[in-house]
Amino acid sequence: MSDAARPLVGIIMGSKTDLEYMSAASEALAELEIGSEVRILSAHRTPDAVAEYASTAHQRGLEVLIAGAGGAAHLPGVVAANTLLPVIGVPIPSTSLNGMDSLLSIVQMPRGIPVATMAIGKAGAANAGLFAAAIIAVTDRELAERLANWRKARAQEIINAKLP
Ligand code: RP5
Repeated sequence: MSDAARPLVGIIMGSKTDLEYMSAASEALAELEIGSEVRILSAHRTPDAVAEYASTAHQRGLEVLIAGAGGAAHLPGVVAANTLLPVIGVPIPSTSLNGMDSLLSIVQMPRGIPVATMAIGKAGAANAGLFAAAIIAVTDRELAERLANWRKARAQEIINAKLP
């Protein structure tokens, strides 16, 4: 497996229905040539599998975990409780509360087990990928350069934007 293909980031989500939002995380990582793996794991439907995945993630070579969940969104917190790896939470707007429930569930972690919480939905998922990249880039100079170039390209898009 080449370095780019070796997964460094684990992306998990509570349901297949979350993929509509969470695919933005894998897309951001792929753009920066960071390998990732995607799993459906639920804190309430498959609690043992979540604990197993999170507690073995570091030894399997993962460096950052991204967890997306909706409703009473306890997945990111449960993942964080089972690993020392940095965990990034993405609130999914999957209920009638439009993600406010997920946001508050994820961001209000009690002291001691942190989860870095992103914005609700696709923007949050994309930022989760970029934030994972920023964490890995601290010790990976080539990735830091790719990330800097990615930001320059986004700035150039704004400068080049033409109004109709
Ligand atoms: C959460 O419940 C999932 O993260 C999802 O956002 C929400 C609804 O899941 P489904 O009933 O669509 O599978 O566990």
